[in-house]
Amino acid sequence: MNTNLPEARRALYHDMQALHLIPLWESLHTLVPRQPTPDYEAALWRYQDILPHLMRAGEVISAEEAVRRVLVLENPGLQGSASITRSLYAGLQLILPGEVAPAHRHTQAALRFIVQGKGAYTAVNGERTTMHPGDFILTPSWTWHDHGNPGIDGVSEPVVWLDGLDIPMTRFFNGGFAENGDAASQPVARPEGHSFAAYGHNMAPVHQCGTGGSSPIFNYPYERSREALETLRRQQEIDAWVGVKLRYVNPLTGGAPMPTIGACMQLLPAGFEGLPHRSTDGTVYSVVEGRGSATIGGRRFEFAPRDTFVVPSWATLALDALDDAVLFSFSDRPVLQAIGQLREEFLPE
Ligand code: GTQ
Repeated sequence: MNTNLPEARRALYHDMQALHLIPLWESLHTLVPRQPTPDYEAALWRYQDILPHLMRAGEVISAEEAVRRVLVLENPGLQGSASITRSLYAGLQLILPGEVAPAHRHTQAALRFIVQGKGAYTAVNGERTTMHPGDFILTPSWTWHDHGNPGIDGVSEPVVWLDGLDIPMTRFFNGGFAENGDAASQPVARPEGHSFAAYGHNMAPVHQCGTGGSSPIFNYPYERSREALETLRRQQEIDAWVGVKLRYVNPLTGGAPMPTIGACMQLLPAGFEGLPHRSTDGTVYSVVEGRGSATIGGRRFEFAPRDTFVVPSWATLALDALDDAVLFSFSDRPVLQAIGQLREEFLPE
């Protein structure tokens, strides 16, 4: 062995550089950490801080010109990435009365979680669905989709929703394709409510044999999820970590609604003081009802309705509720499950 080791190592590293070779032993412990070490942070976006900027965006650009008028919630630890976690994107989209966000499709899968207002719709593969606050809407990979706000029942108001997409994951795999539609709004092929009637009642068309990758239900109405949580909170013990929590399912498989994104809705009764838990799926939360706090890796964030917060992979989360609180959440859980990397821990204190 060489007697002047540090010098000999430096010389070796230097001489290898031109061949694009690097020594593993200098970075092994960071490449293969003992536990997840996310390079992004816990963060909370207060809706009351965002809304004025979103409305200003409504003055400086039309939905049609912007294609999608969205303020991206970029993780403070991932500047320049337009990502909220390493694998997921989130943004708040505004559509004003009379506007149309033109039809397109892309391999990136999207969800919409309706935050405020009524009178807008999303059309997915020829079927429109009217958006109501708290509704969970899917636009699976490669489905045509456009949004519009014609108003409803004489109501004409701005509509805002949270977009969740697997944009960073798609970028990682270099699997992204996109196309624009021929017309701003895609032709209506089926009446509203068709998919929900066919798949939304624990039944499916008798000749439906395939399961597909994504749920055939593309609007999970808040009315139904809220009612389920309310019934369960009266009938069952409240889980000490998550309150009453349900996951959205693809009714044909029992699995996640889309291959890359899973979603849940939970109710925390007023006065709830949740125990800490953690999991390897970095998760985005949208507050539907109630005020409370999320303590994430020891940092406390107070939340109010319509706020969004993000919990990094393997950071502990403890939830407290002042009022009855309802939280929607989404993450890359189905992917971690598929590759055997989902871990969860429910801690005693
Ligand atoms: O509505 O299709 O926030 O394509 C980002 C990309 C929304 C959408 C986003 C998109 C969309």
